Amino acid sequence: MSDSRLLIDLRSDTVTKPSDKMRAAMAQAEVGDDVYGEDPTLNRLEKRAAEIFGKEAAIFVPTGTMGNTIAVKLHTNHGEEVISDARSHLLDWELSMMAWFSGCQARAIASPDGVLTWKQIATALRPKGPHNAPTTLITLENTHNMSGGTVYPQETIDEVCAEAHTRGLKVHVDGARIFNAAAATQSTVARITRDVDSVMFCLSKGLGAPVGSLLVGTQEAMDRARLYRKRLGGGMRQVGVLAAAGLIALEESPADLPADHANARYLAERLSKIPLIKLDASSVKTNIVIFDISALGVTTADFSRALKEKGVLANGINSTHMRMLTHRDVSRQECEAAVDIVAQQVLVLPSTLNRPSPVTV
Ligand code: TLP
Repeated sequence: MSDSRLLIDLRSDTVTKPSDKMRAAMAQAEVGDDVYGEDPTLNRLEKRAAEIFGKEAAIFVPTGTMGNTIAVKLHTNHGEEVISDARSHLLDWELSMMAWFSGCQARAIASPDGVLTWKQIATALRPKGPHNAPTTLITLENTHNMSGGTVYPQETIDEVCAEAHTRGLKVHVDGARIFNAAAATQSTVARITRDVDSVMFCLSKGLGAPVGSLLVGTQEAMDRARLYRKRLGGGMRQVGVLAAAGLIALEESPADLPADHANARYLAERLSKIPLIKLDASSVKTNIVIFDISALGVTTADFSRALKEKGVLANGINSTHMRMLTHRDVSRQECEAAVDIVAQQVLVLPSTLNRPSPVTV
């Protein structure tokens, strides 16, 4: 197939392209040098983000990874422990930044749905003592990417914050997809993160901006965050061109997320009916669908290649599980076409890949 063919891209919600409205706003953005704090469009974006989250301040960062990295640094000292769930983005996908930049050790807690309860956290706390690296920070990921976009119950977050704060511990939320969590629970991002010390959220995922994330918290913490951002090479200049698209994403895109969730649920329901694919469709609450293809007798890398040949892009998260994300650049019709292609591939897969049929082995 030629490169110009129409691909249905379900690899991530990071793949969206800026809308015409975003491109126009970027072209016309009023800008200044943000290292001097003089970019009016960026200043507006940071102010709006803080307002929407009900926190004192926010800072724009180029990536979610940088936002999480700075958050860990803000709340810890070298040689301390950070509690995270074992499959969190912070632990598995951010090149050990917790260790590299903050000198902290991760205490990973396994959790099937990515949701950490206070009961689980309490058993992993490390008190100050001659042998322990003390725990100082808890990170929660909402929605939880590698568990299929699962959403924290509000009472779980509230309890974790209350218990953590009575012990002098901080709570950071990796809210790359916190607006998806709000849409799924018909809540607001301000309520969800009311008691947390900081939250990072991405404009560049479901909200559809081309670049950028924000870290939100107290004024004092965000003032320090500015210095860490500069150290990491994130002191940007006329960044208002990005902030202009970000403002549209922040103000307008959250209302569209329920459509992505409905598409994900549609994908999940149809995928779960395909023989040998394992998936509990009722667990899909947001825009991420993860399904087990181990019974097909092929690896996810083989399966991805086969789907790509037919025009569908989707990756494995390991050798047995595929991940598909819905987003604003994929329609219901494209979701229908994608599942049809998956179903056809499952039927022909053993022959196309020259392997015995998984049904007969
Ligand atoms: N997630 C990406 C990949 O890195 C896996 C994706 O395609 O889902 N927190 C969470 C929960 C994320 O899912 C991601 C990106 C990040 C942080 C980091 O954001 P970026 O990519 O902007 O550094």
